Amino acid sequence: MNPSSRTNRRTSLFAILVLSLFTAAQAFGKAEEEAETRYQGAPSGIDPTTIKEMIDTEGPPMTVDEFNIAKQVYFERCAGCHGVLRKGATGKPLTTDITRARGSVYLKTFITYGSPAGMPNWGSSGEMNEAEVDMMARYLQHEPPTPPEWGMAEMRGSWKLLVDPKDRPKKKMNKYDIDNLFSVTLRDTGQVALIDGDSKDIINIVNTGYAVHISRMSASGRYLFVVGRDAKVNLIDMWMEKPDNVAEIKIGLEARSVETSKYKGFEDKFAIAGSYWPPQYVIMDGNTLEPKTIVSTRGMTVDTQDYHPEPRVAAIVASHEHPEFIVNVKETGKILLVNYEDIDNLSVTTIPAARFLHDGGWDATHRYFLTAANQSDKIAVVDSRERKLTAMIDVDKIPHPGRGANFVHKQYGPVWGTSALGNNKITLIGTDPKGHPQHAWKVVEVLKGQGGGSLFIKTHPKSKHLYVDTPLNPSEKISQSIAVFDIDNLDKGYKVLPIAEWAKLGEGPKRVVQPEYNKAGDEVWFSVWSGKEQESALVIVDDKTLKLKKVIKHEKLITPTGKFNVFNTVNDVY
Ligand code: DHE
Repeated sequence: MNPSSRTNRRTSLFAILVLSLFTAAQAFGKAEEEAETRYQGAPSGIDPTTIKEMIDTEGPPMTVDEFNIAKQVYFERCAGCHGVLRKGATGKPLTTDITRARGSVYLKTFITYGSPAGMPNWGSSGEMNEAEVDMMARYLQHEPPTPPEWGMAEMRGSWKLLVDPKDRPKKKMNKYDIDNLFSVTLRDTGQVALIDGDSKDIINIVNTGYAVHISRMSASGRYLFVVGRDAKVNLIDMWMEKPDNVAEIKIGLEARSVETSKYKGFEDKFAIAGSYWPPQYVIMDGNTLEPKTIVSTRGMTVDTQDYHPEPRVAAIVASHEHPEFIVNVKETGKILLVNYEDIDNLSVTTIPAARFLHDGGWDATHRYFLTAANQSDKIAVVDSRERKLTAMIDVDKIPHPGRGANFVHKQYGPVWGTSALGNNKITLIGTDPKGHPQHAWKVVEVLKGQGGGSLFIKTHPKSKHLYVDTPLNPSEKISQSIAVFDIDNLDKGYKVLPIAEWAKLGEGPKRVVQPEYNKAGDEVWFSVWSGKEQESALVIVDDKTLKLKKVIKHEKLITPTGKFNVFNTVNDVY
């Protein structure tokens, strides 16, 4: 793909989100539902030109050009929900046995007008014209073209050891308090900004993968791992005078997660990255990213026990109880405990949970992993010590915790909380089976926040506040502000902090996303996420007074989203 079409894809990635979020004349509930669908259905990182066309005789006639355009549209607009192989995820399955039986007229109506279940109205919204709708309806009646696999040869071919470990610094060569550095995702430029949490200065802008997604730290806090949606993993050495890339690898065609080994004796030894395509995870050397072992996640679903060809790897966390990675497999609904003690004779414990596993985090003791099965509206709890499922808890529509938030509730003891995409509820779950057995693994309280479209909530052991974002809410007033609860007075409701207003930016969606504390736990950072061509900012709030402390603006701070404080990420503080 040439650079300009890649740039166009990036621009369209944002445009699609923005367009969809602010489609006028939508009833509130419908607009909220659409925002969720578009969020799950963001463009795929797979380059459609790498996939061969497969026009077959059983589908309606199409030219090669039409097929190629439709393929591109499918990967940009449909694959996120319906899956690369159209087996269905957030969206319904669209395999040819179904689409051919439904026929062109039915499919065209569906694509034009959408559905109450959240399928966008691509035609009547004007985003696709009649000819495009017709082309997509025909395309769906041909077998889905399969993207290429990505095995050891491809991984090794893409692996670049930019600075050999023996040529790296022997001690920290800079004066930064590394523990208080932040890695900030600059989503649409494919970079991260490394920001000194003390001075608030940008130390370096490091090139990473396309539509970069998350950062994780090695157990020692020296190495930063960044994963892009194009499945590129970058390894950044924080000991360099100016921290920068020392290795990179492409672990697939599309990915979202990366993590490092944290168990005693294995600190900094291994890294793992999971991909959406091909559906697999790879264990790598933690100092070089050299790929060691690749494991496919294709297999049977947890409930109907049908074969699924495309079970994507969602969240991965490192166990503190065993030398294990905990790997969420979305479409099969299974949680894998991948033991890295002997990676040549890998042992994997498979825990049945529910579809479709997405994100999650630890309870305050770091023994229990709580994770969202978002289309089942459940939170699964895994006991990482006993290596088994502890509970499946029913919650309301589409929980989305990020890593969640832990605090001690006055009445119910230690709790972990999640907000939701589908409603304004913040659900608190008891997490202390020893001290508060009557509340453990039960929903003990549901708080009412500003609205649906929430992605992340956050608190800190030293804080008395719980922050809840709502970046996907259709109301600008809500998407551009934050709700903050006083943990000791939850019944008093929330205060609203007008974060985007404080940033004093010009035009743009200015969605306020992902609270992240500094190391001391006395300030909270928010991204004000605008378009690629518009000004964005980071806003820092004093956690005690809830007053504005600092706005960080910079011409290179383009589309900031996730922020990862080194100390909190290493130590799983949230
Ligand atoms: Fe994320 C975490 C997947 C869209 C920002 N996101 C995660 C995780 C997964 C995931 C599986 C957990 C990783 C882990 O813990 O190992 N995200 C996806 C998607 O599939 C989805 C819905 C659509 C897509 O096509 O990518 C998606 N995510 C987004 C965004 O649009 C966000 C808001 C902006 C961005 O930068 O892309 C976004 N996701 C984040 C962030 C985290 C995350 C900031 C980590 C939160 C944390 O506190 O750990």
